[in-house]
Amino acid sequence: MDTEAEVKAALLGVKVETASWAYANSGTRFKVFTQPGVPRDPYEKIDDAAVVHRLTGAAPTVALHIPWDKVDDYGQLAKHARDQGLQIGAINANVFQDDDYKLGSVCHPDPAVRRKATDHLLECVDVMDATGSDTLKLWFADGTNYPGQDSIRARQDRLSEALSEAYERLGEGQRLLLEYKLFEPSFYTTDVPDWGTSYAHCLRLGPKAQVVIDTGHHAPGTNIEFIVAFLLREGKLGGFDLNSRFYADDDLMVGAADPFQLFRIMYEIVAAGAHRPEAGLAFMLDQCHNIEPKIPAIIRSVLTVQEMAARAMTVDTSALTAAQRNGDVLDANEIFMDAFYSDLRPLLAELRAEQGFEADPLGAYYQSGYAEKIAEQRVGGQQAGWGA
Ligand code: LRH
Ligand code: MN
Ligand code: MN
Repeated sequence: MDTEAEVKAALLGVKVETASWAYANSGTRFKVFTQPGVPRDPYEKIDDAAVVHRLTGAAPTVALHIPWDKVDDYGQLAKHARDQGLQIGAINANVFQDDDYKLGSVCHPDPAVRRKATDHLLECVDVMDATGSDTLKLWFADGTNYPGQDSIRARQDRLSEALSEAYERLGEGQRLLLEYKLFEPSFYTTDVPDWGTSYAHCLRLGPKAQVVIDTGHHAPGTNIEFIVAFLLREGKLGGFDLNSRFYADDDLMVGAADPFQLFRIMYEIVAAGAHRPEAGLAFMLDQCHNIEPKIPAIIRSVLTVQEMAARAMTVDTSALTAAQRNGDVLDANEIFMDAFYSDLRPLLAELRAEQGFEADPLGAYYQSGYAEKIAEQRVGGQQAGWGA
């Protein structure tokens, strides 16, 4: 992008989806730490998401996790969101917390458990219908811990069957995103361990099925931007669960561990033109704020995504292409790094102010008194269900 105006216009199209569970209490498997003022129900999670959007202007959707966000009337919940300028984003199916799922959900050896899990996926599409969500997001904790425990092949057949049933249930304008994860909770095999497995299933399902990349779900050293470039080329990348990691699935704030990686990912997206809203890429935050205050951490994360998108948009692509064509390795790398090192926070602050949002959303949050208000009003906040 050549001019500042072009970068600003493009940035307006980059929206970040926050996750309902990130507003709730969370922890590790050793301890869940409670924080003052956390939401007591899904309605209050939406209230917090609305605050993030009001301040940043960049987080207009919120993802739900079912049944963590179970309510009697999903239409009412969606209206509560709309009344505050939000839409419901992806519906995430939780088929990992019942005792029945000890050996898996849709890949479980017992057909009755598979039926229960698949029915939950269908129920999640009902929630999509009721809330106006267009995305069903599937992650399965399925796998095995010991060689010989179950048939790797048969589990793939069972997975395929359940996915087909969920896919067939999708309505007009709805899609399914299949998330992969290398390991955890299973430690020997995982039924959807990598992008290739997810891609193969999505390809077989059809055009409404796409891969979702959770940045924390890879082996150390995996080149995620390669996966991004490949899947975009195939039209099979549906979105991201953004977070950062030092070791495994750490769910730390995006860009905290490796902002350069986020920049490299954003560069591939911008290079493919997939930052445009029409491309339909979902930039979701899948983070757990165990020791830091949640709303400010989420605001910071939204800003970080925008900052790295902005930097990626300022790569001098014509100079880069020329250097690449000439085989000028050093020049090409320097052009790339120049964009990474440029601080575009002032440009983003200006853009926000121009749009009537806060130039400094974090400062405005601290000034707003919201944290104090919820700490006083909300007693007995909810646990996300994660890390319990
Ligand atoms: C699994 C995962 C998946 C779940 C979320 C709570 O590790 O990334 O996206 O839905 O965490
Ligand atoms: Mn995830
Ligand atoms: Mn995860």
